[in-house]
Amino acid sequence: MKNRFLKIATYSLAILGAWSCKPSADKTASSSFLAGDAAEKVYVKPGTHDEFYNIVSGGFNGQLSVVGLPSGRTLKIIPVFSQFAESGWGYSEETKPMLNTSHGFVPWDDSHHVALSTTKSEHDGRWAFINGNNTPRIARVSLSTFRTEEIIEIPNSGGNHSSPFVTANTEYAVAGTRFSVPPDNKADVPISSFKQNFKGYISFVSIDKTSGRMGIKFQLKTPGVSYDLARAGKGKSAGWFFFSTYNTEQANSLLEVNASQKDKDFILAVNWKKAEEYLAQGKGKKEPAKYAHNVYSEETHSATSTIINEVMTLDPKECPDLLYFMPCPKSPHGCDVDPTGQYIVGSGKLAAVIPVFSFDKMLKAIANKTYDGNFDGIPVLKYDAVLHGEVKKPGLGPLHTEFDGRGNAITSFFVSSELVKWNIEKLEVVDRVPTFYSVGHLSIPGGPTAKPWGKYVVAYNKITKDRYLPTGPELAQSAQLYDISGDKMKLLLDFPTIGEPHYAESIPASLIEKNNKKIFKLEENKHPYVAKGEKETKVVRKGKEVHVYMTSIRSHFSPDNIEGIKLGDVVYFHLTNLEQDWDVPHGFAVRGALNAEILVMPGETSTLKWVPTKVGVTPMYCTDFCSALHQEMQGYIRVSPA
Ligand code: CUK
Ligand code: CUA
Repeated sequence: MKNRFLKIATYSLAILGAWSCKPSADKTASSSFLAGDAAEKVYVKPGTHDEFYNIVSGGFNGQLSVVGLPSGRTLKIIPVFSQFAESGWGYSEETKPMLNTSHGFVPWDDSHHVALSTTKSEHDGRWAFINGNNTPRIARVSLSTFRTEEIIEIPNSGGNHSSPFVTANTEYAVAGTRFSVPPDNKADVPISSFKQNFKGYISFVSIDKTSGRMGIKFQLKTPGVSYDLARAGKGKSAGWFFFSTYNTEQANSLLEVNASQKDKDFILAVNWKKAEEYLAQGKGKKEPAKYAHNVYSEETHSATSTIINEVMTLDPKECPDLLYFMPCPKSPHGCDVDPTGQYIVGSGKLAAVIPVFSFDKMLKAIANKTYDGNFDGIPVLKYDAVLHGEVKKPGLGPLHTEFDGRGNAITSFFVSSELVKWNIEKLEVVDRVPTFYSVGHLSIPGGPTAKPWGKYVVAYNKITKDRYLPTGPELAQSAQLYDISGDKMKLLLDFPTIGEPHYAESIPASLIEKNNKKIFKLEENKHPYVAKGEKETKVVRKGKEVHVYMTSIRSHFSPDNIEGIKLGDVVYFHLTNLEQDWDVPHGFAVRGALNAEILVMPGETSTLKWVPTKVGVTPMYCTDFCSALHQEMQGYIRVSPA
């Protein structure tokens, strides 16, 4: 998306004057939008904690980062879709299955959208969901361990950008496909047969209330267009789901002439409660599809990957009243629902207005069949009949909207590089503040939920230019924190981010802190190769495989001298960390090992696989500074000729 917009941004510079994204350093210094007491407002005294957790997508680094607000301090990187050498994620034998897909081992992805679990559309602090855009996947991360616990692949999807968005009580994480594609089981068709053969497949991934366990309950076969962002309804609209769409021209090449011809694209309204009724009536059809489902068990400290071969589908052509299109000006991107569930905000990137739709009016238009024809057999509701109103001249290039809980919406504008606050009822702009530069998503704590905390907004900017010390051709991306508690939005802080943050959600620390898991209990460890004390350590040979049951405790490994290994053997070091204190991991590295290192938490077992390539004595050591004698935490492995 970035590149396409840069073109527009550059082209618009001349006409944008004061709001251009052209870097100009003295703007900040002389500005009235920088809070006079900014330093005080973001200062989190040493030894005290931030007020909010900010869970941020990593974009093309495939991970999540955890940032404290208001300080902007990075607290952790949670590895999700990409291998992470720091903790051995995707390198250890236990975590490798998490990155399995129907294509095999795919240790990278592009993660854009965070969705925190909700109960009655309010944050409950249990899980974070995040999408893999490239090889379609959804991950579930525990907010008590801050670890990825589950990854499910999405079949019949060409790109999982439109994902994951959770329903009011986290019944589902929902995923649309950015690229419509022919179904997986009939995929070899001419690209030019887009209109006949390509479908939109919207996936409803169910979430178990207690365990969080995911499963694809059903897929809706929707018209072949591009599904972009989405939100679940809330309150009265909780049984509905809303997607922005583009390429309703159904072009198979998205050069602008093809895909942006139309004056209006659509917002798709999905009645998912009705879809459940059709399913219960047996209207679903199982179709062949191949996808991976990977689950990490806290008991065995290991992941398993299962390949599933079919999926339940529902065809709206055979199930009337499931889908309705609402016309939305020019290439909508963001599609956001206000805290009451009454208003649906579309953001046409190339539009001069922000259209706001009314849920009540939508229901009325459906009841009265106020249609403007149909698209691919799906009724198109009349624009005027469903419109609450338009915000006129709000800015250039509206992208995403969040809510402050006081009747206002804040929308990000990529092209005019600003945040604009507007009143939802009156549709009037009440404030605007520049971003540096070219903001994408924005995040208000609780901003997409029924209960926004409305104190801050963070802008995630695509262009950094002059904001930090230069670091060569590549600069970190930038976030900016604004105080939105008063009438005027005030800039408080710039801070660099990790990867390219797209979306983020922020949640009060109090909702997460209390559930934080500190250690894994050694006695509960059910890993098949655990050693619960030094007496249980041993070296076991099974043909060419050698299994070393090892332990670590400050400050030695047991065993620390290992012999009897021969060239041609495959060695598995199963290291159990015997510590039972918070924050005392031990690391383990072997010279020449291809699988990075492992970092083992107290009470946990983790396995490093090593295939020796040379005869001789090889050192091994602990990689994490664990005590005054950390440097002494080392040993030797002897490899003899075959
Ligand atoms: S997208 Cu990046 S700025 Cu992937 Cu949600 Cu809008
Ligand atoms: Cu164990 Cu350093």
